[in-house]
Amino acid sequence: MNPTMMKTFNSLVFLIIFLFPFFVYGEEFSISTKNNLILELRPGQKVTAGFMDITVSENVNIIKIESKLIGNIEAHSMIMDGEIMKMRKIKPELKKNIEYKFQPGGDHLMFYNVSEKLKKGDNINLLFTFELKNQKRLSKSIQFKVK
Ligand SMILES: [Cu+2]
Repeated sequence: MNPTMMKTFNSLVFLIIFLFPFFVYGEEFSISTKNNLILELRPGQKVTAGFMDITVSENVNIIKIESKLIGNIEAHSMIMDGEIMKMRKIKPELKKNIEYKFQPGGDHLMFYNVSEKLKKGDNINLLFTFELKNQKRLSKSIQFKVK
């Protein structure tokens, strides 16, 4: 390589190394939510449910939900098997620009080992981890109200 080519080559390497991360994080992933709520703990209970309407700008799966005040958070589906209500752990598949509802009687959020510090009227942030179709993961904090 002659010096001019070398210079060009170095510039290219520089561009690729420094611009690539922006390209990766530049993915336009946005979330909008409403009706985010967690049901207040009943006396003596440690388990409760929560609901939310969520719309995302990419096809993603919710693979993890975390909070310091809650031991374990799962997404569940619910179906009636005759008289019996059955819940199953799911990794919700959210479709681009289509509202996904966590709602009573359907898919919902389930909270185990909930801290008694969590009182009616409190706001709490849950950290959601999403997996995009290209396997990339993104975490976003979403606020819920205890009702
Ligand atoms: Cu459940």
